[in-house]
Amino acid sequence: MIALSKRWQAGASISSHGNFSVTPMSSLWNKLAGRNPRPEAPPTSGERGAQHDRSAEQSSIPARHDSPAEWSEQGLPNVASGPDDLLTATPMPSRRSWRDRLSSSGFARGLSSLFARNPVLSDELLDELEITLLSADVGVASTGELTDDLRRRMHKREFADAIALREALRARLVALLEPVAQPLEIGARKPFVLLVVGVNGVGKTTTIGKLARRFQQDKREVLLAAGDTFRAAAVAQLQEWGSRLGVPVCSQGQSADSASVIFDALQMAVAHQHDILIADTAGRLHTRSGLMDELAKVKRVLGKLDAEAPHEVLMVIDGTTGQNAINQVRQFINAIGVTGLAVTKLDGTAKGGVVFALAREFALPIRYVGLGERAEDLSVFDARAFVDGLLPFGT
Ligand SMILES: Nc1nc2c(ncn2[C@@H]2O[C@H](COP(=O)(O)OP(=O)(O)OP(=O)(O)O)[C@@H](O)[C@H]2O)c(=O)[nH]1
Ligand SMILES: [Mg+2]
Repeated sequence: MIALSKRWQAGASISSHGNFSVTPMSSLWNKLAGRNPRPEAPPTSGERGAQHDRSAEQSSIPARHDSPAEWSEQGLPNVASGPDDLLTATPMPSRRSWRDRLSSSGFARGLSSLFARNPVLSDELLDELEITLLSADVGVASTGELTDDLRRRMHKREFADAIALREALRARLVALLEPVAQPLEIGARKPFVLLVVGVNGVGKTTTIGKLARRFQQDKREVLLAAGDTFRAAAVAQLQEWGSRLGVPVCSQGQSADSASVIFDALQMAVAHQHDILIADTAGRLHTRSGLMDELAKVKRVLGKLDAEAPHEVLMVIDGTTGQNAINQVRQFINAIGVTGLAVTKLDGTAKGGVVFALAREFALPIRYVGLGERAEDLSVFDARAFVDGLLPFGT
């Protein structure tokens, strides 16, 4: 650590590829954590190659993928052809509206077709609306509340036609999301510690790259911590993001103790006056309790340096996961406490409705949505833009 600090002060700490490794702060760290070497074994061959298999993602703790060997053969996993491309390719996605990105969602397609087929107010329209919302992952409770209210108002003749009902639906959907559309406030706290959690393959590391870019643009000094030490490729993936963005990455390689990596990174962030530390974490260990114990330990250990750290536990949810996302959030809340959500992959085949289910069930702030794989494809969550994307005017 001391050697690193000196190198840093000499201006050599951020190498040409923006990454460096940190020797564990053994004495202080061991004293605080009282740990043994990490017992986790590297992934078995059976665990490799899943590459975010959809069926695996549907389970709450899916199978992991890849190994360093596969990584070197195939190039970086999970970041398309590498963050460089993601940063420099045609910036078309940033200009596309939320509507463009969300129009292929099950929610948008379902509602568009529903109102096209049922231009007249009727109980059948409400029945079909109920089915559409349920199949778009809005969830039983939210769907029931929405349709019961609309049905009651329809019977009171509050709506002149189906378009008026659709606009009432829009208003209800916005009202459901507005309370949770709370942007992340970094404020003056320095370093602000942002711990990114979530199950395997949901988009944690990609979201970290996007966040680092966003904070950089706000002229903040960012440090990344490679706390997913479960596999070497995870560290390499974060280092690659750091390299392309010119953001330093604190890492100790595969099988290092995750809490130790993040602890050291916080010390470094304090020493070098970084504004924000963003820590990656594993999405899966050999057992679910192993993962949760590790996260709890990370939090405990950070608290030794800063009683309020982490200042944000950002849980990343894959928007295509459906109702299983509810179980995932519940587990992470119980294990570590979650202070904000980022919902990714809403640009693809996600049904979109899970955002409403999450809002109703947990009322946790939804900070960001991922609307693509590129570095710029992260938007601060905007309730009205999201609903307008799912329920375009005039459909
Ligand atoms: N379409 C789309 N793809 C995304 C989005 N966010 C992430 N991805 C893709 O999802 C895949 C998994 O992303 P990662 O960032 O590696 O996910 P992770 O949670 O870090 O995965 P593990 O480290 O294995 O737990 C990659 O192929 C990403 O490019 C998004 O908003 N939209
Ligand atoms: Mg990752």
